[in-house]
Amino acid sequence: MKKLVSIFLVLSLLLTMGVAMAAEDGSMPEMTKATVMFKQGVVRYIEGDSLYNNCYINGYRDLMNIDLEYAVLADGDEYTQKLTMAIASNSLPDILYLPVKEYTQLANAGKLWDLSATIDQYANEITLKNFASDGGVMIDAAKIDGVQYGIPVGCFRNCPSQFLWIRKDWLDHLGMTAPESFEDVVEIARAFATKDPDGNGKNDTWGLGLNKTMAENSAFGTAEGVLNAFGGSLLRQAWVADENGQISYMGISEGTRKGLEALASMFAEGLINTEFGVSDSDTIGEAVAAGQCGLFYGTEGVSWNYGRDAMVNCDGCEWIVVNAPKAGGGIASPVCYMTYEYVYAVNKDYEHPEVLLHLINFFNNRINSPDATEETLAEWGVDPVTGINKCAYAYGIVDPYGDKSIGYNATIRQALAGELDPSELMPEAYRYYAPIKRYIDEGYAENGGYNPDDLTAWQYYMIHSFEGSWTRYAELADNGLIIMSSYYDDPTDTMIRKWSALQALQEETYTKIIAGSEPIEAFDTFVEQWNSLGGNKITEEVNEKFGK
Ligand SMILES: [Ca+2]
Repeated sequence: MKKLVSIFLVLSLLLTMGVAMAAEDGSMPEMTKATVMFKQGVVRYIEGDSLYNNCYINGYRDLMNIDLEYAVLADGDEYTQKLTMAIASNSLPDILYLPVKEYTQLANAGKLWDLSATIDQYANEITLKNFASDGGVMIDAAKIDGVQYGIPVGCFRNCPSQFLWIRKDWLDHLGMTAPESFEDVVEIARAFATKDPDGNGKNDTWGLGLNKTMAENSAFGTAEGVLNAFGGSLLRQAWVADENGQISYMGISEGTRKGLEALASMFAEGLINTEFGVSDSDTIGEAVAAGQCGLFYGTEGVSWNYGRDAMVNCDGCEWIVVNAPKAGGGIASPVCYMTYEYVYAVNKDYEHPEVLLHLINFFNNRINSPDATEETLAEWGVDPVTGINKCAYAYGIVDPYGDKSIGYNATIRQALAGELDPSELMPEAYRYYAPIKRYIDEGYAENGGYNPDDLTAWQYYMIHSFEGSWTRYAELADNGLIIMSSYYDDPTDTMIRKWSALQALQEETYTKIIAGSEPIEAFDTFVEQWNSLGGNKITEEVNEKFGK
């Protein structure tokens, strides 16, 4: 009998090893079904691929014994509606992808697994590294009463659009240099609006390009950089603690008032596009592409779209990107915030919470692994022929919470400086490095311009070279210039009811002040109204919920 048992043990050990060898991601011992909620918008598929037949869903089945079934499949409002129905009818799928509100509600109702032990046992090295990449801020934020009911998706520090993009060829033409203070920015705006920077003999260029978005982050032409110059902010997420730990809303601060006053003065002088009150981010982007706007605050990714179009459309076009300068000189501090959009969780009634970890590991092994190669990234990520990103097929994407790009930026600069062997770069970072190196080696960094057959080299150069936007971001981070908001997207009770009215009031007031239809004193009336219409109560709630 003893002998039989040991033979059985050896056999089962061999069987286990066989499974482990076939399935490099760790897997379920037998075919296991998992119903999931999938929030998916419009996805482009490579010919022959579909939602039900692609490398990821087939890989889950063939390599991990996980049979994934989409129980809820929708996007936008429809997703939230289906989720609400599933909660009401107590028919939640096995694996859940939840907004923070519903996550909190279900955790408090005892409907979710405590995932701590499952993470300890099943999260692989890359997954754990992603969780720890921000020092543990995000994963901790998803705990409810100290219990890890879910795995958040987001970024621990989102740096909004406040980088100042300037047409360098226009500066050169006018004999000007990069600004070192906000006053210099006004000087440049004045010259761009009045001194024919493009040299075509026509009065056809703007000063500072500004859009109408006055309470949210926006990519092209935000006012945020100007407000930052005076210590203010317009972002709805900008709730900052003072030295006593008291949290207040930056949108009603003295710094914001000063920034609006500066913008009003610029507008009155004709240094801002007259139509800003009806212009959105794309309107400004189109003016950038057309060579009308050469000075604006924007996102780090300008060289990927309208800035790139401007290179093609405008002879001699060149860009520089700097951090928003402060009034009086120096670099302004941006207000950054944690984005915490959704949480993966597991229905308490499902027997295999480890399936969620297997799915997350599966993706990380392919996309975020140091062992990934050009070939494996082409197989599981961006298809080099069609440009279609197969990551959109995957379920359970949890990228590093810490900034992947800022890490890439540091290593790319080391490689460019000869301090790091380029072969040591992460495969994804190498894909940026190689074109940047080419751009420099071909002399464009020194002489300006770009190779028309290789515009992507310029595009990456403006992001990750020493002159790139992510390098500017690294400067902010390295010099301790970033102000972190205490708030992240987990609205308080009064916020849910009152915020949209307060936001509308903010947008209307700021726009009127800048356009000169109301004097700056309208800001003081706005602050009083904001407080009485719910702002006071919200401030109390934010302090209670997010205060230390
Ligand atoms: Ca002109």
